[in-house]
Amino acid sequence: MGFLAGKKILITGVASNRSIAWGCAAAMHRQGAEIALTYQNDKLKSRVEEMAHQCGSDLVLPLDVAQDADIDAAFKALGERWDGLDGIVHSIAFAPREQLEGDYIDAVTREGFNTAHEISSYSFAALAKAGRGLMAGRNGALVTMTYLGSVRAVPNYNVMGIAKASLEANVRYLAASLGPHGTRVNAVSAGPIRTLAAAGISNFRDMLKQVEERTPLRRTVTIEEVGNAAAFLCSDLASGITGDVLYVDTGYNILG
Ligand code: 0WD
Repeated sequence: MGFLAGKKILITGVASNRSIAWGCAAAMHRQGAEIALTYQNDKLKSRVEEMAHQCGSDLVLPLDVAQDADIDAAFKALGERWDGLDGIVHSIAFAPREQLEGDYIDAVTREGFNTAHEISSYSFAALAKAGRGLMAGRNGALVTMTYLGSVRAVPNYNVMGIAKASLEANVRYLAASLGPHGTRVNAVSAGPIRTLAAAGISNFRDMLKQVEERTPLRRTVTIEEVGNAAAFLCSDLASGITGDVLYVDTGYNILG
């Protein structure tokens, strides 16, 4: 029996079979969880339905986190199918492409800053708020995806690094809010992985190459490895861990 047997987990941010969210869904399914997936727009609907099917699920919901009505509708629909919720995986980020190249001070704009923060950080609090009723008293867990650019000035990552710093602070504040209700909140800080979102970052290939040359394990991390860590954090094996950021990056963050 898997270590997530009997758990019901909502996973957001599946856009392709390279998505980190897909690594999470597959890992959690392997560990016995029941899975629900969300898709951002109609273009992704049939692909995400097919991927849910691979996890033995037909629970697939539309969710654009920029829309409050979508968030409310998704949790209402979830509550009609499930008697409660044990986990939420937030694997969503966005900044306009022109924000993610060149010098930060030249690239940043009010609009780019606000969009990056709304979609990449606020949305985590919004999901936590909408889901707290279904999650209360079940020893559940929320997990989000962050990156080292939150604590270091990584070239081209720019405003997304600031949004990730906000997201990590969000993890701590949400952990403090939800802990008394039995819900834990953590982040996985993943090393760079070639996904659709990563393709928007200028010179991403150089980032991968640098990791392969320097990181202790001399290779990049996989979505399976990130998924396994997220599965652990959502499970009762991690019952003493909340408000934390777990690096799953083949050790790159320890380098000077
Ligand atoms: O190297 C990487 N790939 C890393 C990613 C390293 C460390 C962290 N991360 C983070 C990302 O910042 C993000 O928070 O992991 C999370 C997942 O990213 P991913 O798996 O790399 O990227 P992708 O497969 O593109 O999934 C992110 C998805 C979006 O995809 P696109 O590429 O279409 O923007 O987030 C979703 C969307 O499906 N998304 C939204 N979902 C709902 N509402 C929204 C939205 N408004 N905006 C984006």
